[in-house]
Amino acid sequence: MFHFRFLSRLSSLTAFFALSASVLCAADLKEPITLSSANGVLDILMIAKAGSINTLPGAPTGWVFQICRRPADNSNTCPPDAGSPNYYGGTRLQLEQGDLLKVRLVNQLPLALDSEHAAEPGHEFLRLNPVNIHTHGLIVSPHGPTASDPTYGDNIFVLTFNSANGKPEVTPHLHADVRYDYTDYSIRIPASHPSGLFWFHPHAHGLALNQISAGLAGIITIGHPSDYVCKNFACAALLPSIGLRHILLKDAQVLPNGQLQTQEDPDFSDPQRDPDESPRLGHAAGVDTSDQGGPDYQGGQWFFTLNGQLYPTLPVTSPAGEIWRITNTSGSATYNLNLFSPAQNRNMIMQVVASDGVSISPSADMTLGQMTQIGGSKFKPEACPVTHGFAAIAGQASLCTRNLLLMPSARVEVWVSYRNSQDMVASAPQNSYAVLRTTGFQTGPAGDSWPAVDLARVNFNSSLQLNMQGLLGLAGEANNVSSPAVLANQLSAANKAAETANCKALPAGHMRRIFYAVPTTDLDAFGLAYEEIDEKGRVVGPPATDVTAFNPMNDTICLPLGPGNTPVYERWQLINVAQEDHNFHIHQTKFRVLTDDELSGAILPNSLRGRGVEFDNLPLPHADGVCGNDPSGDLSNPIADWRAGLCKAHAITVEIPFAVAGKFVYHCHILEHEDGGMMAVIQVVPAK
Ligand SMILES: [Cu+2]
Repeated sequence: MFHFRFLSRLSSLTAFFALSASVLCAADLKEPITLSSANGVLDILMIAKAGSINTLPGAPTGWVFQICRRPADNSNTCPPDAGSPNYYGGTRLQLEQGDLLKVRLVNQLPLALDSEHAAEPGHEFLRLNPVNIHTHGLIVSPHGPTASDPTYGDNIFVLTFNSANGKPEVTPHLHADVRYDYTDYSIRIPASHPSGLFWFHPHAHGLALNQISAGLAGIITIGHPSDYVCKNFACAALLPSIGLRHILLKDAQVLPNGQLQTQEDPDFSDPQRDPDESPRLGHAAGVDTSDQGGPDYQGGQWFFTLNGQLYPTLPVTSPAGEIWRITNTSGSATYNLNLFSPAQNRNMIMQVVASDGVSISPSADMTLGQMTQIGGSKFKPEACPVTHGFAAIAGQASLCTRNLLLMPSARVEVWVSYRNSQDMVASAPQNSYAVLRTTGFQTGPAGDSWPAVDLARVNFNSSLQLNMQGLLGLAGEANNVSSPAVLANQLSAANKAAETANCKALPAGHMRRIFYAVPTTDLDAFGLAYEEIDEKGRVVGPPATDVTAFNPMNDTICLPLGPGNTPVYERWQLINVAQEDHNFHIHQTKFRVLTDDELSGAILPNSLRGRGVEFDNLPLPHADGVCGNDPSGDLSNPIADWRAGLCKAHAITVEIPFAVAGKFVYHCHILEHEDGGMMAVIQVVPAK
């Protein structure tokens, strides 16, 4: 590819824009198709079907959600398209607090021909390509249908088959409500739900990687950035001058024959660009992997797009910079994002505004060390540089970073503005630009190498200088998410109606411990294990012996809500004993990472609750040393090895508030691992 060097030699922006229309790689980034609620309701038809990805060379066929408002005649067909809408780029559903999201999901997908798990005994039904939806990050009810209401909530235990593909054989692995052609969902957003960025995608176990890699993903936004930006600070006057972008990161592997590969292979391209290779502007070349027993991908391309667009241009023209709302909608790929300034030869600093759909609220008395711990490895915090002459915002620290680690499903909102070589917000010199890139990421000795690719060109063209401190004041919502009593109250009807079961609350001071590893008996699978520990770290009840792959019939964890269906806080210790990183995700709630100071009692327990950040997915770094099955062929039990001290795991303890009753799951959001079994069922039941 020659575009990058050619364009960078151009001296005038006018010339650049005149050319850009004819150059595929240099089109301006477009916002996703957006559908907004009206009068408290968004009622849509969501058709999962094959569709051409017309933004990529050769227009390969992917699977897309065609979304339209529900037709008045109640049919399952959207009106004919005007033009050629970019469904692959992903649709944004804009909702307000208190809204009802009504979805009729229609399955018109073709057969899933390259699904790896469809070849396993009992899983043949996966070839029929059944689909469902999950609203990732929303704190909503996962209800099932009742006699008076036939709709589903954010419930993954239902699969909709396309009857044109045939009927499934019923096996124990098909533990979901089986429906044909369409399913109705109704999802009520609580009135006090945080404002921010969420997303939706299918959650059919065994097919999640295929369906999401093929393009089935979109985003949900609730409320508006003005709900949390500049609320408590003099920058309110700047709000109208701040630009807003929604960016869906999607990747697609196109084989040498022009077909999309939905069973993604992390070895498709080399991790880093070869010195002889042309610059990787939105794509990396396929390589021959036959020396490792894999296919020959030479002549194929791995595309990394923004809203389906290949290496677009992001013109930053708003006088007060832009807020970028970024979602990693990939099946398994991790992005390690930087905003690289060639003129300054370094990564520009950005202010972190929100993470995983919740605006952040770091308190001024939180130390940088504590901020580093609560952020997991998602970002390496730095204090934001404040323009000389301005004081810090009273009571509030700010969080800036030069690096964003986005494992699959992660969202982040950052404020991007031109910065001079002292990191200060400044008027951009003519022709200033930066490159949004992922530098590549290796998920451990037994993990994957996600490639380094330049994703977009960012042209800074803000000529207006506004008198600002150099940071945005934030009214963080992390506080109300970590005290979800109001949310629980708004969900009271759904919570009361949830299934009941006889289960006991976790005793005070106890923790649940979850192990992540490869099962001793099946090196191709992935699994989780569970045990309870007391305040001294001693195992209570049956100890975990080996990790097991997902069993939908088994509620691994069951807990009741508190008296009057009030929220319950639990501490979970997450222990990754594998030699590769995983990404913990739990449905229907958020969580926060506990600092060493809270765990050791050096500060009052929960004194940091309501401050900092709240997540719905979290990188779990791999263990150092070898526990369990060594890739060199030494078979052993990962948990026994860990107890014997054969490896050092980096345990992370999180506090999870449970305010929503129902049956849902926690799992690794690397979908190769989720499909491989790294998932378990949790049931939260109403109080007795
Ligand atoms: Cu994983």
